[in-house]
Amino acid sequence: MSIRLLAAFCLATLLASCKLMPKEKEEEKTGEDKFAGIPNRKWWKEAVVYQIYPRSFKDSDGDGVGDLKGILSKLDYIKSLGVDVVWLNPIFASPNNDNGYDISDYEGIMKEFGSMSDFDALLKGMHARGIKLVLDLVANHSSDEHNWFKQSRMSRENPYRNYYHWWPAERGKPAPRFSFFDVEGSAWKYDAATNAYYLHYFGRKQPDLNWENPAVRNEIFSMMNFWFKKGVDGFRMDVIPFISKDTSFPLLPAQYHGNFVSYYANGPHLHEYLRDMNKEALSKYDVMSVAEGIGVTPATAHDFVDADRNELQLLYHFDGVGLGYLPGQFKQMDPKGYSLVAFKDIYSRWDSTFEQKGWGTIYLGNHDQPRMLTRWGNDSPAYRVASSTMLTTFLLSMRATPYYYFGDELGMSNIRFDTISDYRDIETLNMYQKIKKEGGDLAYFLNGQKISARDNGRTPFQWDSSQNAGFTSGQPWLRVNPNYTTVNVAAEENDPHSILNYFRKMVQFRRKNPVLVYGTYQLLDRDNRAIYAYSRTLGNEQWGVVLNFTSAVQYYTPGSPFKGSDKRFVLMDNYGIEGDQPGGSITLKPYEAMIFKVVK
Ligand code: TEU
Repeated sequence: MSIRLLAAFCLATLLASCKLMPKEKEEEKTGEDKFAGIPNRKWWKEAVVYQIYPRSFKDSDGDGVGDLKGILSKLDYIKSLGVDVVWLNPIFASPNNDNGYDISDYEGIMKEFGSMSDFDALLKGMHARGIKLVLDLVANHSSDEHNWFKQSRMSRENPYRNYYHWWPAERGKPAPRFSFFDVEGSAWKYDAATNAYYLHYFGRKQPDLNWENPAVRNEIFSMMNFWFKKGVDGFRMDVIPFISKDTSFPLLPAQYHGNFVSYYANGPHLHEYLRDMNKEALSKYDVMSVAEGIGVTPATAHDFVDADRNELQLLYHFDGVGLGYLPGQFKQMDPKGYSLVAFKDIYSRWDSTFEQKGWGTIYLGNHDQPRMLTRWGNDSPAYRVASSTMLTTFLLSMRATPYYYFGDELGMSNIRFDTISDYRDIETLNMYQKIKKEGGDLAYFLNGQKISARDNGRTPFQWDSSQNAGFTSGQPWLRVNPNYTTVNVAAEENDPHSILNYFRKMVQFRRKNPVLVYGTYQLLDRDNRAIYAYSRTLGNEQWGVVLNFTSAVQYYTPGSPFKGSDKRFVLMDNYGIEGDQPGGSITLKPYEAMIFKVVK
């Protein structure tokens, strides 16, 4: 190369980099700048949380059960989603009566999931990719195979006796308490060894810990510190509102008959214990805490999450996922479906709950729920993509930290088992036994479970179209949804219009636009039974979100604060519409979701 040519080449390179550099920098800055100056910013308010059910994500050793090495092998996939935080369901040592929600050693790893060094490698791998890790704190109860309980049941004098709630049988039968997972429905189980009953709000193998005993609280706080010292970034707290109990176990006042949850969630010393937990563990680290807010109402929520309470930071309510069930214990959905107006009211009420203080969360599915697509959208082939992406638009455009359940980014749907032998979940299996004993209608029950059973949301993750969806080389612990041949990561990866790529796009979109995170929310056109519309406003920025919740074409003319005649600029749309659009009525295709701003 001649000197002249070389010089020209260098100049050209320099110019190109001059041209590129500032632009790139400018773009970077714009994203950050938009957030600058916003008061009370916190990373956990801006985060998108991705929930992984480890048992079903990826099996590395062919035993049919997902494991930590499996997750480790898929960290680049998780990173590619753009999520900030991963919440793992319990990974601690457990006999798995309730898939890890029955812990036998809080500082050990479940054998099927791997070892502590696998855990350390996983945490390191996540942090290296800028992803935070949140674990599940299951501290209302342990497993009956925990050493504490083994000791506790040995004798009334054992030093661990008061780690649990015992009722001596010579005092007669204790006042009734309801159990979620008991074939008899009773939360008291007689134990002959010491002639006493122990309390278990959940399964018989899940005895409730006695938080009234300071030794128990210290054990839990020191266990939390053990994980924080390892670098864990927070805890999701299983049924945490239930930890404090009136240990005189009185007869329940009439207002709680048939409404045990609200009684369980209002224990006398609950907030004292949460403040202690904050002082002894949470406050020492920059970590997040989220209460599974069962039994929590807008009126009681602030006590858990307001900054000046020094307790927790977030909670997730049960109002949304409770919608559309018939009364009764066996989780039968109303065949008429759910009312969109009621749905809007719930999410609007929870938004306004945290308008001035505190911060909300939002989710439409998790390991205790049927699949989001089946429950709130439409999983028929014609509407799978549109309704999944519409629901994703909703979750990622509300003012609350979104909890996104693994597999929803693919549009995984309910498996709808035909027989009881396909189920693995303690909840379904026990309800079945209970109904059988009581001579109830088992066919009706099983039919209902096709929609509501928890196993619908727990089937193995669908990686590709190979055997068992690429989840395991062995026999999967729970059947794989047969739709894996078309609904899987590999198929969606390279399709620009896939549910997966839409999720990624929405995550980036939220990240770059503080109006979606911090902007105020206003419900529009409340009584519209087909469309959920709202505005999000931050400073001069005012955006409209319009979601068609039906399989029919809908027409919508934006009302105040937007004017129907205003020209619109479409920022995001799950049918790919973008840019300038004329004013007037919007025609929304089935399950169309649109985010727009008005062109001045
Ligand atoms: O769930 C809390 C709870 O109360 C559940 O019974 C929930 O209402 C039910 O699953 C809905 O069908 C937590 C965990 O998320 C769940 O997986 C555990 O089984 C339960 O606690 C016991 O630890």
